[in-house]
Amino acid sequence: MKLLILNGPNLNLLGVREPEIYGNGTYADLCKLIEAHAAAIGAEIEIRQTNHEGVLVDWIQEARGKFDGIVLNPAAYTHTSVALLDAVLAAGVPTVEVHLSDPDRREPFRRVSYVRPACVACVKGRGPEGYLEAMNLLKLKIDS
Ligand code: CA2
Repeated sequence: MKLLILNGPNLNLLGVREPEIYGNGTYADLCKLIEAHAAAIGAEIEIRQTNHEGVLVDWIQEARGKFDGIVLNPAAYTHTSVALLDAVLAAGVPTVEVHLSDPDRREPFRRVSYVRPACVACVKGRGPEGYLEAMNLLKLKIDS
C-alpha cells in the first residue's frame, strides 16, 4: 500500500507560532510520527508540503496510478480551492481530508470545505494523531 501525505500552506511553520491551536510539535515531529506509523502498518509513504495551490494540484494528479490513497491537509486552501476539489475528483484516488484543529469550531470562514465532497472521510480536531487515523481509514478501505 502506497500513501501520499500532502500538506498545504504554512504547515511547515508548525511549532513556531500558534501553539494554542496547533500544538508545540514541529513539522519535522509530525513527519516522524507519520513515518513511524507507516512502518507499523506496513505502508510505503511519501510526505510533501508546499505553500502553492498549483503544486498541490500537480501532486494530486500525479497520485493517479502511483499511490493507493492520499492523506490531504489542504490547510487554508480547504476553504477556497475549487481547483483542489476538481483535482481530487479527477485523480480518483481515495483521499482523506485531515486537519489538526477542528475548522468547524473556529471562524465562520473555516466552516466551508471545498474538498470534503470529494473525500472518503474527514478527520479533524485530533492533532497529529488525526493523520494516523486517516492512514488507518485508508488501509481499511484499500485492504477491503
Ligand atoms: O487545522 C488544520 O490542520 C488547518 O488545515 C490548518 C490551516 C488552517 O488554515 C485550516 O483552517 C485548518 C493553517 C495551517 C497553518 O499552520 C500554522 C502553523 C503554525 C503557525 C502558523 C500557521
